Amino acid sequence: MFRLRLRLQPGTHVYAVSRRSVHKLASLQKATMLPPKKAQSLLYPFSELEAYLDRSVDRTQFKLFHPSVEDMVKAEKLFSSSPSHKIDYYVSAERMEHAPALKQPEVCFIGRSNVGKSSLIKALFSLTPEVEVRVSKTPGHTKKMNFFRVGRAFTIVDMPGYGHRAPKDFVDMVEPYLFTRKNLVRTFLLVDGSVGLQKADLIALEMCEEIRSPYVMVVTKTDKCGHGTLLTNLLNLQDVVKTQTASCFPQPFLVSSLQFWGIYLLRCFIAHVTGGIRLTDTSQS
Ligand SMILES: Nc1nc2c(ncn2[C@@H]2O[C@H](COP(=O)(O)OP(=O)(O)OP(=O)(O)O)[C@@H](O)[C@H]2O)c(=O)[nH]1
Ligand SMILES: [Mg+2]
Repeated sequence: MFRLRLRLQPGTHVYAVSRRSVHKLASLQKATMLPPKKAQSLLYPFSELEAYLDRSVDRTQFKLFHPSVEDMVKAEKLFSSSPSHKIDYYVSAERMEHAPALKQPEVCFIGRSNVGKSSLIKALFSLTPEVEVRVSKTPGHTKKMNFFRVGRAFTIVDMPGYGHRAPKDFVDMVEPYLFTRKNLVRTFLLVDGSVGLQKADLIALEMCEEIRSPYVMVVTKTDKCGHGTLLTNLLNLQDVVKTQTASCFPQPFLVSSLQFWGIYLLRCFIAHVTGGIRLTDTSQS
């Protein structure tokens, strides 16, 4: 049972939610005023798919990280800029030698070109729209490692993709970073939910396993295909994670940067793994 349902006030529904207004929902309070089903798909996109799953499928893996709305509110604060907590683009680096020496915990986003890395970071920073994150329809757009500082709490790094212009960018830049960056606490490996795991994704997954530091799968563009395709791709991914990985967090995060699905949950997870917030329920992973 989702805890959120208990917290929703009956009669406080916002009925007309266009794509634009979903994007503009800056505060979690507003999101939780949506009808329960809409709020759930915004906060916990997996809940939308659950009804389509066969009873025999074990759902626990999909809900390991299930924070309270209060935890998400704490994370929202971290993703909001203030004079004492500045969120900004810091620097770009073409080579590992040019990467800034930073002490705070770092998380990075990797994945095939065009999978939606920059769009996801832009969505994470939607509370501070002045932070410019460049997105493009053309694969291979991000050509450098772009560092964004979230106050003194943590750094988020947007990476060039693999698949297009790879292996050059990836091998020269991203691999050395992943293998040597000391303050890297999590790598987020993005996979396009509308097409599922590709050969290049499996190679990246193998590399993450070789590095042996914790990483997390993020399923992007979940708005782009039907429930059937998404579930098939998701279950296939789960199977690979279960059988072929040791360092991967068992729960994949489902997101749509376009519809804003799963962004609150991911913000909370990042705030949690970087030590930026303490979860109310300490039994959470
Ligand atoms: N439908 C849909 N499209 C998305 C989503 N996220 C990103 N896109 C689109 O996918 C394209 C690529 O997005 P980017 O965020 O630039 O992808 P990237 O992974 O940073 O690509 P590179 O920098 O080239 O490696 C753009 O046209 C985005 O609008 C999403 O959640 N849903
Ligand atoms: Mg990019």
